[in-house]
Amino acid sequence: MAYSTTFLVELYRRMLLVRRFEMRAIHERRAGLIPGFIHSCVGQEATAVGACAALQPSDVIGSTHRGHGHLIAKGGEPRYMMAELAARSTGYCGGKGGSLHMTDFDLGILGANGIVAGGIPMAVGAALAFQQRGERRVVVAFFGDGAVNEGSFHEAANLAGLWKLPVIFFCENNLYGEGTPQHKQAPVADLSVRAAGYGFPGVIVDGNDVVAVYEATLQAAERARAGEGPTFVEGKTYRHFGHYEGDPMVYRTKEEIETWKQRDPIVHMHHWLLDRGIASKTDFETVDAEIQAILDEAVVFATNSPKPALDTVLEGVYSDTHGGRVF
Ligand SMILES: Cc1ncc(C[n+]2csc(CCOP(=O)(O)OP(=O)(O)O)c2C)c(N)n1
Ligand SMILES: [Mg+2]
Repeated sequence: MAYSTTFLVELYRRMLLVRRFEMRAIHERRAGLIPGFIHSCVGQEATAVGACAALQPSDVIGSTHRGHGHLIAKGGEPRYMMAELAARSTGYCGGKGGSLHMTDFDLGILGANGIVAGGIPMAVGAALAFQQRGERRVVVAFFGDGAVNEGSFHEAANLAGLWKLPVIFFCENNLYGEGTPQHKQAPVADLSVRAAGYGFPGVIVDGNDVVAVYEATLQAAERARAGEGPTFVEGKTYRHFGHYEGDPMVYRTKEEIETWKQRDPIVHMHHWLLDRGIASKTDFETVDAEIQAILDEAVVFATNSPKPALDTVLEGVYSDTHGGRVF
């Protein structure tokens, strides 16, 4: 399929924004601005960006503990994300949620989630709401390879298959659940085969190829919108860094990490765009400078924002204080 230069450069730009956001967050955490954990998605940018590029603004996503890329890919603003990471009142959750709870209903982001597979039933619930209301909206539930072994995945997949709900089960298979390699947690190498038991198709895609991810997700979204039900998309990918920032990473070899770094989705696309004359060195410099400015501004915004006031501590704990928001 032929794509416009604007579209391809935007895919690249989004992936780079995710990468630089993560690198900056890691830096700011070490510098003391950010308390708490960060699970970076460096290396996995193509799954988040490719999948969300196939969605409409009114579609929604459910995310995970490794969710910064999903948020940025769906339009999340780095300044509110950085403020949330820095526990400031201007952040996505008023500074009280941090990395694992960032949410923006206006952008169709149902939220990051600290519970492995916890976002999947919520995403399926949203898909049920769309079906019941007769809306042609689609949900992408992102989750990792580890989540596919949780009961909540299987229960949600069963109902979604039975009721032909407009949901895409997007598995970012990075080969590890914390320090456990996939072959020690599941008896099958291709997790997408599990879709067959729930009556919908499972497809495998190179999760480091953003265009391939886009195409697979678009096909799944069209199927969902047509009322034909879910698809399981398995993107094979890899995280470059540890499970969380500070992970000593004794469970992977340097050689394995190096092999995957050779398949870096951003470097790959950079060369691809350059070799075909789609983007020039100057175009890349412009993108670089623009992203640098966005992140510098985000850090200044977070640094200058106040911490949440003590008397707001109970706000958002119960749903009625949210005003019963409907996405
Ligand atoms: C229900 C539940 N069990 C265990 C954990 C601890 N935990 C956090 S992340 C993680 C690994 C998840 O692996 P995967 O789903 O492959 O996602 P990845 O970290 O590789 O992106 C585990 C076991 C948790 N947060 N929730
Ligand atoms: Mg994993």
